[in-house]
Amino acid sequence: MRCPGPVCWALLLALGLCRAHRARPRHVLLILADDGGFESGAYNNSAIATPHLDALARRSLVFRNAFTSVSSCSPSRASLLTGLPQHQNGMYGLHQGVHHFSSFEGVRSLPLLLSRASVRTGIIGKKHVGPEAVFPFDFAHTEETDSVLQVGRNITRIRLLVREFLRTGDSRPFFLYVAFHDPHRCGHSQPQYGAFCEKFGNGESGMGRIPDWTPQVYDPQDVQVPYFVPDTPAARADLAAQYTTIGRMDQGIGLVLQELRAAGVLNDTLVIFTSDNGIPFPSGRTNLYWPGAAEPLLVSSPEHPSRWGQVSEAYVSLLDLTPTVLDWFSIPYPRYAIFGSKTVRLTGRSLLPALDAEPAWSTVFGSQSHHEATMFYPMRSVQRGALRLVHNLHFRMPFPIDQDLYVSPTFQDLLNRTAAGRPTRWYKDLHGYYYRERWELYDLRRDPRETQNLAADPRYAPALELLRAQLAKWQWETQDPWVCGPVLAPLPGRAWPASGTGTASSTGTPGGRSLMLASFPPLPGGV
Ligand SMILES: [Ca+2]
Repeated sequence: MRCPGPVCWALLLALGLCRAHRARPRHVLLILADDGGFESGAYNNSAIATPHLDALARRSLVFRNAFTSVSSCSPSRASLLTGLPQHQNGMYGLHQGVHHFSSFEGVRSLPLLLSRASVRTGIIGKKHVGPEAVFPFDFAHTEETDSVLQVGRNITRIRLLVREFLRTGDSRPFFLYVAFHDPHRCGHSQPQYGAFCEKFGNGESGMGRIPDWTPQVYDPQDVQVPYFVPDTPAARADLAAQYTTIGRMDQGIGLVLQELRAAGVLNDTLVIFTSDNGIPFPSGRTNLYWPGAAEPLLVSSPEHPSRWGQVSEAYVSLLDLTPTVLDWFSIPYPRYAIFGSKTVRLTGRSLLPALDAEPAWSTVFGSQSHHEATMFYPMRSVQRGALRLVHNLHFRMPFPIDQDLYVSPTFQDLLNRTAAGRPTRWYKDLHGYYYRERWELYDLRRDPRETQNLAADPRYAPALELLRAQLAKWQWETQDPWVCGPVLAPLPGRAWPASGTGTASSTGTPGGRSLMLASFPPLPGGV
């Protein structure tokens, strides 16, 4: 081949560099916290020391409006690993025990698709999803093979497992999923280690010792109490224990990243850090309010340094992570069906474009049905910018409280204070927490704590109508069985509550079909 001039040589050189670049496999490291929130320097909490998360944030795009679609462990993990909401992938509630929920056998999960595309997959830590045929990993050290404390909280063990995964000499690209069990509560299951297992491995008598961990102990007076947590001595002590556990995870993250660096692959790896659901406090986990659904999300790409350290305001979902990882590996999503003949379509999107320029993404959806087998409280939600709409489908039932929150010092103190008529120092009362309106609409610009339900406010009637239509459209697109769920009639001699009264209305579906929502309440303002 003749090359007539310097331009040609430059093109050939560029082509060669591109080929050389492609010859290096790209990898993904997904790090998941268990019930983690915004307790980090990366999210401006100055009361806790998280140097490793903060360092990662300086090499990441930091998302400020990231949300899980479901605020419960297994449903969130299954949604994250499939790109499908819980009502579509089948993981309606927690996976463990005899009542275990599982995803549908026909679901094509991220690890399955990656494996079929010759990407090596590994999981270290808490899996909590199944069946195995839907969520297969080539390398797996989880609660199914080991003690969850050892693979999810012992950061020395985690470091060594990461090293083992990287040392196989396999030249294929990899997807490594490190799912910490920190900072989950454990006062209900292993109370000897403290409310958050903050003593596990701290070197004290009977606690064992994790060699790589230098425990950080916090004074309850020094913690930052989130607005949705009662500011009481009991809750402050709970938060101080949570901080110590987050510190263990933070040091573990530093070790994991160091293993990738030492193996020479960190600069070829997309690193994602997030959490599966809100922190285990009232209004947090198992709720679709902001404290239950908002998640930290750091996305660090060695190929996109221009936005490192920047904050994105884009509204994104953990449902976006499956399309993001597929995009990173240039793997198309397959054409297949779970129910009948309707093709499954991901409603999330790849986050990679956001690493180049700030996108105008404004809408995310939520869907929750169960937590524990006994905790059935179906909710659907949509957040569009600062407006959040929650549909409590079975709003006449009391909201169920999960076991480990119920026995926690914070909630026990809240119950006791309420029973004794003492000040709760909480922003809600328990009656309102247990008994909710059917529709809850909040404007977080004016009411960031979601305390004023605007569903009956005529000024918000057009917004309510729009959000309801968007939510119904998404439910139909994702084949939500609850879209036609049973609806209660008004009790004899009793009117519907203000936001739960109704006449017929209709909304369009993607296929142009009109849905008669005869059970929907009349919209405020006479719509
Ligand atoms: Ca969790």
